[in-house]
Order: sequence, then C-alpha cells, then structure tokens
Amino acid sequence: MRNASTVRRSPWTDVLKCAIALLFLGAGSVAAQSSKDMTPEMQKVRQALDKYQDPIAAVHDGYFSTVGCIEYPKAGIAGQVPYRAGGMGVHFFNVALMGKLDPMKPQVLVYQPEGGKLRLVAAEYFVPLSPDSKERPEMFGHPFDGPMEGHHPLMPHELKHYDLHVWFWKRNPAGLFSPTNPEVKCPKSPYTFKETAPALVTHN
Ligand SMILES: [Cu+2]
Repeated sequence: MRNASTVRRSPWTDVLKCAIALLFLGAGSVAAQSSKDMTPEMQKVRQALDKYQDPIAAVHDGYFSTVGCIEYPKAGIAGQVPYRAGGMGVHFFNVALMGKLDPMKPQVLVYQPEGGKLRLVAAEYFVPLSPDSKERPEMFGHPFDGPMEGHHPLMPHELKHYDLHVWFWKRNPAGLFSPTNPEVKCPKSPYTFKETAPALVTHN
C-alpha cells in the first residue's frame, strides 16, 4: 500500500506541470527580447534607444509615423525577399538619418499596437540603393536583407533599399534579425495593410 502510493504520481502533478508550461508559453508571447541573445554592443544600443519606448519622444527626435500597421500573411516566394509569414508593425521613419550607418541611429523605429498604445519592438536600419552602396551593408556582424523594392503602399516601389530589422525589445521566434515577427499582430483597422513580401532587385 505504502509503496504504491509513493511510486504512483498524483495526476495533479501532471496538471500542475502543464499549467506551469502553459504559463511560460503564455509569457513568451509578450516577452521582451532576452539580453543574453545580444552582444554587449547591442545591449548598449538598446539601452540608448530605450527612450523611444515613448513614441512622442521619437517624434520629437524626428521619427515620424507612417501610420499603417504592416502584416505579411504569406511567406515570400521566389523573386521576393524570403520573409516568413508574420507582422512588421508600425514604422516611424527618420528621413534625416538616411545615408548614415550608425548603430545608435537607426532610420526606423518599429512599434506594435497593443491595448490602444504603441509598444516599441524593433529598430530598423535602412540603406537606399545608390551608386555608393556597392556592397551589402552589415550591422552587428549581420548582413542586411535585400536589395528590395520599396514597401508598397506606404513607400514608393522605386525606393530600392537594403534593410535590417533588429528586435531589441520583443522576442522574435523567427530570429533576432528576422524582418517579420510571427508574434506581431495588427489590429482590425483601415490602416492595417496586408502586404506581400517585396520583390528582390539587382544591384547594378
Ligand atoms: Cu520593417
């Protein structure tokens, strides 16, 4: 009798284990990007950009909202940037920073609408294609995506560029540098755009 009761696990142990596992899974969906995945340089950059968690502070520094929230319901196909299905959120663009490549000064800040607010989730480095940009740019030892067409409709197709997304503030199961994040969702709104992955272009 005694043996049986010590050997046999209570079904509640399993229920409890499941509940704990679910709790962690649930927490994952809103989890911040863990700093252990980032180099000390990246942690420094994130710290410096933390002030933009307030979108108004971003506007004061010249990052202006492009209004729309972007989702890519389908993965990119041949001839397109190989995006995975996911969201990209709302982009705040600082045109004055175009043409400079400085980790501390990303051209774009990416926000996710959440509970009626905008939550800072990523920074994006943006390099327009030009005769000067002969080589694929790199940041934090990671090559940029592209070159690609502008993201229609919030950008003209002609704005060919390289870009690199870094999910400093939100965990991205697709990877810290993945352009899309399957856990970013846009609200039902006339300003939510379901886009297709931009076309790859050649760099002459
Ligand atoms: Cu983006």
